[in-house]
Amino acid sequence: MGEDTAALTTELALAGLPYYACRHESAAVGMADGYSWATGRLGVCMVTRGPGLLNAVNAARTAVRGARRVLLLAGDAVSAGDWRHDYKYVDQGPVARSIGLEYFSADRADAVIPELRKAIRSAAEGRAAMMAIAVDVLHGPAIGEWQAAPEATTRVETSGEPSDADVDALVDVLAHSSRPLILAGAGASAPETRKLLVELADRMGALLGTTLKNKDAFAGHPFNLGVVGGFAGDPARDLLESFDCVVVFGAALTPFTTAQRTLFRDIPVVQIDNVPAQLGANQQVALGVLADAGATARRLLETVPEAGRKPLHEPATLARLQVPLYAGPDESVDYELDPRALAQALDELLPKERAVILDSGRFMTSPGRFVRVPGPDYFRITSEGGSIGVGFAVALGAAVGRSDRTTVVFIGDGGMMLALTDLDTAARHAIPLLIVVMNDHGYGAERIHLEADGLSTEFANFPETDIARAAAGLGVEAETVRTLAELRKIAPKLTGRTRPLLLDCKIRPDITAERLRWGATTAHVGG
Ligand SMILES: Cc1ncc(C[n+]2csc(CCOP(=O)(O)OP(=O)(O)O)c2C)c(N)n1
Ligand SMILES: [Mg+2]
Repeated sequence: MGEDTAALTTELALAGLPYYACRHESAAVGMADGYSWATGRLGVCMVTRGPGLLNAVNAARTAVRGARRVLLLAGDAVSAGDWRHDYKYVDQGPVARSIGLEYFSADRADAVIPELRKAIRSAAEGRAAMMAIAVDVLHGPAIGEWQAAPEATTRVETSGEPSDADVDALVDVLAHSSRPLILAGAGASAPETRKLLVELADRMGALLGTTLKNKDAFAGHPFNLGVVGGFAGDPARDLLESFDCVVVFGAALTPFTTAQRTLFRDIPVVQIDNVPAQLGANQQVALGVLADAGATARRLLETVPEAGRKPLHEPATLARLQVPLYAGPDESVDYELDPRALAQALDELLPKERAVILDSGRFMTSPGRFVRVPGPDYFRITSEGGSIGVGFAVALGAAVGRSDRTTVVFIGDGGMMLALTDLDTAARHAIPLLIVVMNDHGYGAERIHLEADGLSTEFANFPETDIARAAAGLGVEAETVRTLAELRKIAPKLTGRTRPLLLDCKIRPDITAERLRWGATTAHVGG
C-alpha cells in the first residue's frame, strides 16, 4: 500500500476480491507469478508507485523472462504538476520497459479502462505487463464502464504437420538406429503427446528422457530415463552414453539439456519443433523438422515399423532404470547433512501429490536431481531472471493457487535471508507452504567461483544463522534439522498441513550433487 493505492486496495478487498498482503513488493510480484504458474490464470499484484516499483523489479524480471501471465498495477505521480518535491517520483515507464515489462499508463480517467484492457490482454498472453494510474485519477471519479474482461488466449500448439519429405528422412535416420533416445521438452508436454511418445518408444525400442522443464513427464513408466543433462539422476548418468540416436521433441537443446554440450556429440540428433528459430539453435542437428511434436509422433506411429531388436528394452537395461536417483553414499556427519541424502529422504517422506519449486543457488542440484514430482506441471525452477530469493514468493503464490496439493520450496540460506520478510505473509494468511532451507551457512555458488579463481572463500561464508528461530518469531512453525533421524521424527508434520512449516536443514558446505557433464570432466558447472 501507499498513498496512491491504499484506497483502491481497501475497496477491492471489501468488494470481496481475494487479497493477500505481502510485505516486500518483490514478493507481491513473485506471488502473482506463482499463482499464475500453478493455476494458468492471470496473477494480479499491486504496489505503490516509485519506491514500490523499484522494490518489485527483481521478481518482475523473473516473470518477464518466464513469460508469465502477470499484471502489475501501480500508482503514478499526479497527472500534471511540479514533481521536484515529490520524493516518490520515478519516471516509471523506462524502468518497466528496461526489464521487459509491457507498459501501460493512464493520466486521465477516460484512459483507464481502454489501457487496462490492453494491459490485461498482454499479461494474459504471457507478456507480463504493468499498468500505472496517476494518483489524482485513482482518487477521482471513474469514467466509462467495464465490459467483460478480454479473453485470455492461451498459447496452443498449432496443428503443424511434418512434410512427407521430413517424415521419410526421419524414418531413414531411425532405420539405422537400434538404441534410440526419445527426448521430450516443454513443447511435447501435452498429455496426448506424451501418450504418443510412449507408444513410439515401445515401437522403436527407445528410452524416454525429458528436459528439466518437462521433468517427470514419464514418471513411473518402465522406459523412463528421467531428466537428461546436468540435472540427470544416477540411472540416466550411467546410460546416457549408450544411445546411437536422439529424437528431440519440442526442446531447444540448451546447454542445460546437453550438459554444457558434452552430450550427443557423436550421434545423429533429430530435432522436431514448431518454432523455426529453435531448430539447430544450440546444437548442430542431423535433421531439423519444423512441425508439432504431437503431429510428428502421430505420423511416425503410422510409418515407423516395429524394431526387430530392442536392446534397450531388455530386462538388464530396464533394471538399471530402477536404481535410486541417488545411488551414492550418505556422507552426513552428526551435525550436518549430506544434501544428496537429505533430498533423497525428502523424496520418500514428502506427500506424493507435491509441487516442487526451486529457488536458485548451488543447493539446487540435490532437490533438482533427486526429488521427484508427479509430472512437469508440478515442478518449477525460478532462475529465469538469475535472482536468488524470488522463488520463495513464487512458491507462496503457487500454494495459494493450488490448495489441493502440497507445495514445497527448496531455498538456500542466502535466498532465505533475502526472502525472510514474507515468512510473515505465509503465517498471517496461513499458507500451508513447506519451506526446506538448504543451509550451508554461505553463498555456496560463489564459493565455487572463488575456489576456481584460487581465492579465499572467507567472505562467502557466514556464521551460523538460526533461521528456525527467526521464522518462529514471524509466526511460522519451524524445526532445525541436523540428521536424517531428526527429519524422520518430524516427518508426520509434513502431511495434512493447514499452516506453513519451515525446516532449517544444516547441510555440509563441502558436498554438493554434481551438475553432470560427460567426457573429460564431471566437475560442477557453477552458475
Ligand atoms: C538477488 C541476487 N543476489 C545475488 C546473487 C548472486 N548469487 C547467486 S547464487 C548465490 C548464493 C546464494 O546462496 P544460497 O541461497 O545460500 O544458496 P547456495 O549457493 O549456498 O546453495 C548468490 C549470492 C543473485 N543471483 N541474485
Ligand atoms: Mg547457502
